[in-house]
Amino acid sequence: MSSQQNQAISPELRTWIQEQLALGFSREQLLASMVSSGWQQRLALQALDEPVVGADVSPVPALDLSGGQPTLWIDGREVKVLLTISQPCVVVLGGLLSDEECDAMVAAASARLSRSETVATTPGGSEINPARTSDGMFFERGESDLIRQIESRLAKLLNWPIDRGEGLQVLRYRPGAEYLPHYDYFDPAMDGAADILKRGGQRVATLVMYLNTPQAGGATIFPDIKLDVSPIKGNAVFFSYDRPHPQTQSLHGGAPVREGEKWVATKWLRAGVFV
Ligand code: PD2
Ligand code: ZN
Repeated sequence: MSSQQNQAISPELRTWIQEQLALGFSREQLLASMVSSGWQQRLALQALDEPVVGADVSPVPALDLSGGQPTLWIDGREVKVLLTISQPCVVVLGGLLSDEECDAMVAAASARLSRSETVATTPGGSEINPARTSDGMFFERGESDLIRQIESRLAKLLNWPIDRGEGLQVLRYRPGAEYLPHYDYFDPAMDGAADILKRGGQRVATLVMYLNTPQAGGATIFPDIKLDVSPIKGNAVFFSYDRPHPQTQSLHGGAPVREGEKWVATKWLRAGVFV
């Protein structure tokens, strides 16, 4: 590459980056090469981190909304389609879980809660994250009749096999607790990403189910699209992201709970079989 006077990310540069990656050069090697040939580091990083249109896009779980029905019948249960957004893909559902199922999940999770952790920068580890002030636990996939029943319903709803999902996670937020905006996919550039991704590939979609209705606060927020989803017992919000990139507009968080507690169960769907 010749010295860069007029720095713009051109189609030729994109092609060059793809060719070099295909030849086995690492992102870091390409960054060093671009900087030494005159690229500003900021622009070089922007070019390297740009998603390739049409490439690295995963198939994602999706509800069958093709008929435009206001409700979906899953296992004899009528689930209401309350809101759909196609870009990014977000669906708000009513009555996905019965009150009894919500109460049973809270009861089963209660004794197993500990301060929530997120995946850490060490392979296979996790660490306390100040961005998340809730308590949580994971159910093993298929660990009880209740969990099997819910997982089977979700697989049919989302047209995604049970073995491509992580175990259900339950979170409890007390007043003031929140989950700052984040992406659920794993940043492929973070330390330890390769080990995490070996267990089932990327996360490609999330379903957050509300197990109670807090008195105030606790909406699930989507800052990029300015959407707030109210936490209502038995309801859920689904969203998918076909690449690990902010372009998916899947940034989301849990707003602070103002009054009462908030309980949710989250199902993360993976691109491959989660082991
Ligand atoms: O509890 C929520 O609303 C929430 C918000 C953001 C849950 C998650 N993320 C999650 O479990 O990933
Ligand atoms: Zn999340």
